[in-house]
Amino acid sequence: MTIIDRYPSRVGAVPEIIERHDPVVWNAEIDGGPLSAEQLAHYADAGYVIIEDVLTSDEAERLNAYAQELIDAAEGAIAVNEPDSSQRRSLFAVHESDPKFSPLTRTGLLAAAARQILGSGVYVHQSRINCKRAFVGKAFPWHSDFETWHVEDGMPAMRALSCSLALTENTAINGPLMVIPGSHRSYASCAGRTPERHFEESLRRQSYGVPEDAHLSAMAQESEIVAVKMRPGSVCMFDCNLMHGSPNNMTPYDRTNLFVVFNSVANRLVEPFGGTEPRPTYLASR
Ligand code: 6CS
Ligand code: FE
Repeated sequence: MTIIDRYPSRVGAVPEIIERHDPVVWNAEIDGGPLSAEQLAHYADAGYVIIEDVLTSDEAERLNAYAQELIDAAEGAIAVNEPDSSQRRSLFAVHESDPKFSPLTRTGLLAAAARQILGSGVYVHQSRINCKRAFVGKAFPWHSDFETWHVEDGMPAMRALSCSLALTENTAINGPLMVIPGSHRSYASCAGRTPERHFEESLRRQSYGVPEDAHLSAMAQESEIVAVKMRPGSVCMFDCNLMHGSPNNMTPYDRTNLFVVFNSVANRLVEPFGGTEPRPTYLASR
């Protein structure tokens, strides 16, 4: 069976903006979810919503101390370093067995809100702690997560979302998540072809799947870029195709976030659309 690629990218064609073919909120009728009608409307319109105080500041700070221990002790491919450095950048797959992070990702408010938005059951596609440490934490260039998950993991439709839970304060200056509101409604098809095992490089410094400056300018012209500020314990939920990135952390203030990606059970991964081998399951659960 051949599956039609509705979101071609990195297939050697000229980069272009394609229209989104999928809904953003998949079942606005769903009752009994944790998000209010206003929150759902903001998510649909802007492509993200901030949920305050999912954990208390104390809980988040304790979890952060624990996360730092995990990160320092971690070994193997799930632990990723900053570009050209031996400083830690990310720790993947914390949802699988960790006694503190696993329950957070499987049950409770985050999964319920994800089910509400995606209109179906969900599972964790990817989880990671990004510890953007004071002075040394480096940027993530502009990208759509969906572009990577489609090309490198074979995610068919835009029916997934990310939760970024602040474990430390996220301010305007300590390397916060920056988003282009409304950008989730169009898809920036990118240039190039993905090399095999690209993830070994991209998780430290992404260079394929990065949109053209002109496309970013056009998106940012329609609505101003927002730096997502959060207290420890608050969460930003954002659409899988929202254009986002984050700058270096050149401040003395650490910025650590837990990322959990939920995908719809109706949107299971197929063969990667970019023609490479599927990425390992610690990056893309199958
Ligand atoms: O590789 C991933 O799944 C995620 N990480 C990066 C650096 N870009 C795409 C996506 O957000
Ligand atoms: Fe991302």
